[in-house]
Amino acid sequence: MTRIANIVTAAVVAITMGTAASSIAADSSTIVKVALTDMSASAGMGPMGQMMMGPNMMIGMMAIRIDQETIKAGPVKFDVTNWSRYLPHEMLVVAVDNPATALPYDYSEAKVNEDQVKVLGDTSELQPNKSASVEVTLAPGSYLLICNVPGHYAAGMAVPLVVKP
Ligand SMILES: [Cu+2]
Repeated sequence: MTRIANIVTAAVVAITMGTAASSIAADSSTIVKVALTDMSASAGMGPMGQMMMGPNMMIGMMAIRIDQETIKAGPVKFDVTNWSRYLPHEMLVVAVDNPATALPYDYSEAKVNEDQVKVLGDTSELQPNKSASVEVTLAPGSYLLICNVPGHYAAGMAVPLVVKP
């Protein structure tokens, strides 16, 4: 039973990602597809699972994946899906000076200190297999998309996004 469920999940992921890629090629509106994932989402299969194979499999347990890393300035719609089967995730859009610099971190809460960063948008927590959209207008610059559920940023849930003029 579990095995069949895994296969179905992987197929849905493949179909969704494929559709996202082709719809972006077809029109130029800025829609960014965001996948919030962890080990339970990939189960070692499908396009997300392949990225987690190998000796580091157990290290990169959580991730945020986006279908484009560079976009044009202006209105942006993030279509965010939590692919986890068990864990809530969320997505925050954070403006940064340098995406390589670690964000201010509150160790007692195991979270990025949201009062000390520029949060431009937020899905709030998404339960497993739920989706949400966030619309923001982004100026040229550097941004990070992060999940700030306790422990998740430290576990790898941050991805840079570049906005060009
Ligand atoms: Cu998360």
